[in-house]
Amino acid sequence: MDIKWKIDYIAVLDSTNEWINQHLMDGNEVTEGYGIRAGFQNAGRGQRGNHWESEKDKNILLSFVLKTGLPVKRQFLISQIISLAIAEYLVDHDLDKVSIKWPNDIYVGDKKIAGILIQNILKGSTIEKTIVGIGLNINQEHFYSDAPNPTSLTLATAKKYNLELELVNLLDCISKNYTELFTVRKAKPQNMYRFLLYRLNVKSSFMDKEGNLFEGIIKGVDDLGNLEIERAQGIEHFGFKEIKYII
Ligand code: BT5
Repeated sequence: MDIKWKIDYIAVLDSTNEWINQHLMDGNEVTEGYGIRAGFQNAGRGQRGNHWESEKDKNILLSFVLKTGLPVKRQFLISQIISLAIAEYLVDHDLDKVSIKWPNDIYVGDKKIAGILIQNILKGSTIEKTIVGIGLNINQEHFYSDAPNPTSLTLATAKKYNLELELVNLLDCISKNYTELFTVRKAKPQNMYRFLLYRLNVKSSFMDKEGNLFEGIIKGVDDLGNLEIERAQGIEHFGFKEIKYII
């Protein structure tokens, strides 16, 4: 399934995800692969009202539309595919220690280089459209927000990058990984995602939603996208808002 990309550039806007959301709400029809790249966002968004920092014209700030037609209960597959594509893009740039911090942050060592914001538009029990937002730090060298552990491609490699070229490279990785969703080898992305999980098989500290601290070992992710953590009492499954890492 090749994606026919049509990515427009807008120098300044509030948020690329919001821009596309509004474009759709205004009744515009878009094809799969339609997207917006911004030079600067006045109100770049993370999950649950978090802010996304990005210096003007330094990084990839991108949102685009996918039309997977997947059942809602398989929605985590989209996060998986996009996470894998970004990880592959970074490995292609000779970075080692690339991992995916569940559910969808991309890390280099213990630092965050990219975040993903996914918004699904549903029709019954099917995902009709998905707005995929990606913030990928490329040329930024200094971070000024309260982001605890940001890094960028340039900080990791001491090189500067052409953003247009990097966008093409990233979109290639996304197309390639996206095809996996529609092939018979459906287990591959799931296995790759598990293999790349940050702190897989390493004893780590977590906080549950009641604020209790505990230790456990990440073992993988189930079909619904819950994190599997081994504790003394066995494997427990945690949903997106049910757990925090203590790094
Ligand atoms: C994410 O949220 O990581 C998803 C970020 C998605 C941003 C893209 S940019 C294009 C598109 N349009 C948008 O408006 N958004 C998407 P979350 O897991 O909630 O992480 C947000 C947290 O990461 C913040 O609260 C900071 O602690 C940290 N952070 C902010 N900016 C960062 C940066 N540039 N690099 C690393 N960490 C950052």
